Amino acid sequence: MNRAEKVLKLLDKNNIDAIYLTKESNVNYISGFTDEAANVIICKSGNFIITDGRFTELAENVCKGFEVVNWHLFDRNITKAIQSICLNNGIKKLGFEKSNLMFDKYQTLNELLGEDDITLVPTEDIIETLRYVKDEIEIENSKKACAIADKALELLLPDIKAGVSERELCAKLEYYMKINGAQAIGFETILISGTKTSLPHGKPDDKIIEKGDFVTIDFGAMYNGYISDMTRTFVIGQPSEKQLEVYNLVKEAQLVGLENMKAGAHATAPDIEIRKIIKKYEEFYYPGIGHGVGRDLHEQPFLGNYGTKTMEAGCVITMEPGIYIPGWGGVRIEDTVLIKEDGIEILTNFPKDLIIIEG
Ligand SMILES: [Mn+2]
Repeated sequence: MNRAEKVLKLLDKNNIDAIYLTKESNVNYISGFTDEAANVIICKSGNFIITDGRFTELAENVCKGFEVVNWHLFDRNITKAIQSICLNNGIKKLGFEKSNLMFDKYQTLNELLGEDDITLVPTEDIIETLRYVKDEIEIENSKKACAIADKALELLLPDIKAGVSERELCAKLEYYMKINGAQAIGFETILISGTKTSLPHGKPDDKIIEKGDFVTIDFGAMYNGYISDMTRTFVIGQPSEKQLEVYNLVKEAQLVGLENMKAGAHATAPDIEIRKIIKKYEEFYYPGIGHGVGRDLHEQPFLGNYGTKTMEAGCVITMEPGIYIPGWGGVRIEDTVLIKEDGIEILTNFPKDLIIIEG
């Protein structure tokens, strides 16, 4: 069964005739489209990719089993293109992604379709449910994205030193990813140093890296639409006792987190064990310790004390505990991990022992 056929089964379950997809990662997952600015409609009588003249040739080439609809040919009004597809295919109940349709678009669509007694039905996570477990091709893409990131960080090592700015180092890392095959960076790189490392998602700026700093690098590559996610923390010059203590605790916590990732384990399981390890610093621990990663940087399952899902073979998930002490600094160590039937495979392989960079 191909992906669009799987969607048809879910339409029945949701009591809708068709689904209108607007979320880029879902559109591309279902259709094979590789750019931005396309929407999809799936129904029993056909699959439609709705785009404009900039992308129609691409869509014809890559969206197998999809009819390409150029909405510019409908008075440059995408709503009219959608209306036409509904009328031609007997669609009376059209599902849409309720977390991904702007209010004004919804209003316009609702008004026009209403004239033909077509109802818009809000849906949630239909495609995301299919994306939860990755197939072999998706996993290969994730592995490649992880390998590119490993290589880029290795190349960056000689550049990490006192005297360079966070921005300069960040630019080099992103360059290394691209010359090693990344189609893009996976997300905005977090490359921060010194006391700023207490910000779990701090941004690089013109701060100069200095002796005594922690340097936290959280980054990823994108390959064929799939993102890798890895974090490593370095220290410039000999670490203080407390730096060593916090680093080693996080390293141990990350190991324990990995040990508690497996098919059948609940998303809350690693957090429970990690808290036992970092007890002394629990008030500085951030409970979001992992997330699925694929076409989107943050997907289900979310690992932490608020997790609701169960890990399954074929899930690609991060493990990234950290300790963040305001005004002092922080440490995070993160890997991207594939859940398998019989264990896990860590896809990011850069070493995790504290790397001390002679300042
Ligand atoms: Mn992450």
